[in-house]
Amino acid sequence: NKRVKAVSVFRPFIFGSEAQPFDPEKRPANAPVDHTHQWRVFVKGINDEDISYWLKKVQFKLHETYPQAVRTVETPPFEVVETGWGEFEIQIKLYFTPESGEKPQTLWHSLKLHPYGPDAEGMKERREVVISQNYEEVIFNEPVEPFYDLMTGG
Ligand code: SLL
Repeated sequence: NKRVKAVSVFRPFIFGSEAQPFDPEKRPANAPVDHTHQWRVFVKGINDEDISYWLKKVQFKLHETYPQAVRTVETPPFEVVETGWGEFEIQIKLYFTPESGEKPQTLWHSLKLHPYGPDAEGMKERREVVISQNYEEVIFNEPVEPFYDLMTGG
């Protein structure tokens, strides 16, 4: 496939996590006894825009303490919902739509369970959701023609 010269196509997205301590009155029944939080890690479009026309699948690699630590998500929402007790680095591998001919790209996200800063104690008591997310852009330099057409609606 021919490349479109001197052109870069970029797409913005959000990746990150949301976490919350269990409600002590009703812990999830199937959660191991040492787990304290529920959380999710995700990759999504800005304002929840559908990004599945360029993002084919996402592979999340959790801490090795998790059974089946590698989780592959092939359809939106690109997310993993879990419970746990500890914070760790999550490897996020983005696979692009096959027309792109692009190699996967890897990102890292630090799962945050615990609030920090002046309000941290109050947040814990109120069991507020701890959000840690980042804006990112993927850039495709000189994309192949079919992918360029897909991206630009041509
Ligand atoms: C820590 N370095 O010591 C980190 C490790 C591991 C987190 C955190 C439970 C996994 C499971 C879980 O939360 N692991 O029980 O399946 O803080």
